[in-house]
Amino acid sequence: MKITDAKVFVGGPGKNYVTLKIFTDQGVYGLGDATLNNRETLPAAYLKDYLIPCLIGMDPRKSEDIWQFFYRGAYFRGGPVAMAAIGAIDMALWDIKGKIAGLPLYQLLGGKSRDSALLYAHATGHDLEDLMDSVARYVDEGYKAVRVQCGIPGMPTASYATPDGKHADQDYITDFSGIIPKTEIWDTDLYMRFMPDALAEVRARFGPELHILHDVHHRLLPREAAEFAKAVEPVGLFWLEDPTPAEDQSALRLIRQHSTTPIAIGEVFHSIWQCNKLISEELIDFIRVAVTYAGGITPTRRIVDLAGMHHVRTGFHGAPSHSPISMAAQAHLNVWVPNFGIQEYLVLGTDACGALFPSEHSVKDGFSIVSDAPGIGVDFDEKEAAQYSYKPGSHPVVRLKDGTLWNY
Ligand code: GCO
Ligand code: MG
Repeated sequence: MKITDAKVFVGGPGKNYVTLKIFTDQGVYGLGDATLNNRETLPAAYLKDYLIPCLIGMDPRKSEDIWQFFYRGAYFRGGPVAMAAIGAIDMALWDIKGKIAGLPLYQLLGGKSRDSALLYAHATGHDLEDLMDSVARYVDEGYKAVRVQCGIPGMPTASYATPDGKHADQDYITDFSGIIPKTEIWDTDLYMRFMPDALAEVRARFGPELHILHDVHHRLLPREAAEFAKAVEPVGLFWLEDPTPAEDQSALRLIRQHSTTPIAIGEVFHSIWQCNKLISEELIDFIRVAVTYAGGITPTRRIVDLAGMHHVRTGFHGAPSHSPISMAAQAHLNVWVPNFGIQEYLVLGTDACGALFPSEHSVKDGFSIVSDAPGIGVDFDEKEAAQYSYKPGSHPVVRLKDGTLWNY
């Protein structure tokens, strides 16, 4: 069996999805997602210029060797661009493997450990009342877990995930007016004074059973993060995400020494080596990698097995920038992985993507139900795709009140 061709498409409804389609000499094709939010043309170029020319003629069944070839075989290895590109190839090869075997991906991984996988939705509000409405909306839809983000009174611009006039199911991350980023202003003191009480009010309003999550989005220093994690202990968070940037990973010890609030990190990681210390020293409770940037199903499986040895559960990244292909690959992993925690959910099954990426995967009462179609179980309609093209967009940048550049 041989790979005969591979094509890359960039675009989608309100998104720049990077979709890879690998063709074989036996008529079976595989699909992968290489979307790297706001840097989408780069994995597309990495695929077209460097990987696809080598891929033609390879045996698609040798997914392990192909992964090693592209990862280990590059002298300058790794990085989010290369790993998203390799990740798309790996997904497509597992998709082909499943189609040849006539089995859904979860069966190739080891079969179902659970019938369906717990999801969390994104609730946001400009203020607390607005936030309560947003949470109530998801609770009414049957969600058992909700990530809670709120505008901070007195903060000069809307803070992370609380844009003007938008709600969580819209793409609040990317500004498609161009490449030059807008600026948000961050004030740690205001956040530290407001957010623990706001989270406590959400708990008081919705009772003990709702799983409440919160994303700090790398905004705190380690000492502040420790203080925050301690302050929110009475809320009983499901997790506190990215309390501080995970570049200086030893800093995470400070949070552990002061609090038992569960910590989730890893959405920007693109290698098992970035996960290794946090997992093996048991400094986190949830690993947040995405199957795209982590380099596909092959390395993600190794990361989750490492995590399983250290009581760390999964909570794969699922921001709206992931296409239904990688979300579906994660849905398969989620029903298999023994140390599953939760899945972030904003895309899978929504109408906007349905025509471009037809699939039978579904969501019911806040759980994802994986389809039994062979492979990843998502198709790609090339005719639909013809109407979309790349649109330049950017993340905001963050500055402190005095102008100092801060962590987005
Ligand atoms: C999350 C993330 C996202 C990121 C986005 C950046 O937890 O979902 O923090 O909201 O901001 O993926 O591209
Ligand atoms: Mg996050």
